[in-house]
Amino acid sequence: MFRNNIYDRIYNFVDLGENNYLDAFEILLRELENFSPDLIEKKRIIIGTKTDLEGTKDRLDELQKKYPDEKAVGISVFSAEGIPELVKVFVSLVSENRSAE
Ligand SMILES: Nc1nc2c(ncn2[C@@H]2O[C@H](COP(=O)(O)OP(=O)(O)OP(=O)(O)O)[C@@H](O)[C@H]2O)c(=O)[nH]1
Ligand SMILES: [Mg+2]
Repeated sequence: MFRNNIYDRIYNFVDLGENNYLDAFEILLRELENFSPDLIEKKRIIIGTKTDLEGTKDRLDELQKKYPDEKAVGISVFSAEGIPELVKVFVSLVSENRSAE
């Protein structure tokens, strides 16, 4: 059966402009677990948002260090920073899926 790896991931958006950025991911996971225990078994991609704001680069680094097994990508919809990298992640997930077929 064809399963697209893009859809086989959970995308956790973390607002890097919020002071709870290090706990937000955990909180989201717990909510997800309550909603559907199956969902937290999926692989995850962390998308840190608002990287145009001051200090968010360090916050993204901290987040990545806290979760070394998850991929963390920083984006800003204002500066478009990180969007090409995020697209590359999507593309790599598709090719990963193709090579597994
Ligand atoms: N600086 C900056 N602001 C952004 C960016 N993306 C969204 N915002 C702004 O952030 C505000 C809230 O949007 P988000 O936090 O993305 O959305 P949300 O979490 O669903 O909504 P809130 O509950 O209002 O936080 C809006 O005023 C957006 O214009 C970004 O990349 N950089
Ligand atoms: Mg928000």
